[in-house]
Amino acid sequence: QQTRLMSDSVEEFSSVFQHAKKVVVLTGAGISAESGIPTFRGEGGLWRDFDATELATPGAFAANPSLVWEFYHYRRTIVAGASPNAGHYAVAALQRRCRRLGKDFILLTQNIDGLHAKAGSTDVVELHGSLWETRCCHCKAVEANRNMPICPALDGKGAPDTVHEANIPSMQLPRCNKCNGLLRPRVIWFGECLERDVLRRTDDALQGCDLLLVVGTSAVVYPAAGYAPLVKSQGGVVAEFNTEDTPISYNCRFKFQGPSSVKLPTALG
Ligand code: BJW
Ligand code: ZN
Repeated sequence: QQTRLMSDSVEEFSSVFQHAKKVVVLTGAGISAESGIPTFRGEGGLWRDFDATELATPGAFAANPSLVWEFYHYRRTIVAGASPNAGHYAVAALQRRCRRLGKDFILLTQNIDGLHAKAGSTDVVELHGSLWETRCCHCKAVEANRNMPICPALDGKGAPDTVHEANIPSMQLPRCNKCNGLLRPRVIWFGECLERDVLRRTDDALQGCDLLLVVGTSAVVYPAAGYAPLVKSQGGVVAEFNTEDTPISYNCRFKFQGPSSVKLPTALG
């Protein structure tokens, strides 16, 4: 019933934007799909025989750090060769436009690929961390790391179309240069809390947000899945950009259905 109330009118959306004072954009894997980066759910969500979300857990890393590092090495390889698409650029342009118009603007992303920054967005809140940083399991030190491969033993590993596991001994996996502890990607896995600073910046962003754009996320993973209902309950407007419907679609006043590389530039034009 409610979906009929959703609008895809660019004129109506422009008028809501004109009056908005605090604009927040929340993105998910779908915005990077057209840059060639596989999403988690649906088509492309499998790596070997694993559902990508099975590997994104502390338990998977504890049980088989070599396998999980192969998975992240594969993703680092893909992302290293990827470029932002028109959707990322439209979001970056929106930030500049908001700045010119004196509106608050905050970009929250669930993606760890860094493509928003590459497209020119600044102060991006990376809810789930970054592919390009590591954290030491022992001393907890966080370091930027863009080495490809991140350690010699991962060279040529991580192919998605094999069942052969590399079984790299722990001492040959990425190690901390301070304490030699095992490194892990600095990302947020299921069951882990988002970082305190990230939660604070997110709370600040959502407080008084009167226009939320939700782009390319299946909206099933919390806490991000709760942001659209929250903004709506505060009286704000939610606009969804997705090729499909999602559980938050019914919270949305606007639905721009289709690839975000086309729909974002059109709506934000
Ligand atoms: C296009 C497109 C195109 C395609 N154009 N669109 C409350 C209720 C129930 C459970 C929980 C709850 N609170 C917490 C939980 C537990 C859990 C959770 O949410 N579970 C649910 C699955 C039920 N959450 C957590 O554990 C979080 N931690 C937390 O809340 O701590 C406190 C706590 C802990 C435990 C219990 C209670 C509280 C942490 C979540 C961490 C998620 N981590 C991952 C991996 C990150 C690292 C990595 O990338 O490897 O994050 S999992 C994975 O899912 C990744 C993504 O960021 C995230 C969301 O996926 P996303 O971006 O939505 O991608 P897809 O693939 O799902 O969707 C793509 C969409 O794009 C689709 O809709 C397509 O249609 C669309 N699309 N092409 C536009 N061209
Ligand atoms: Zn260390």
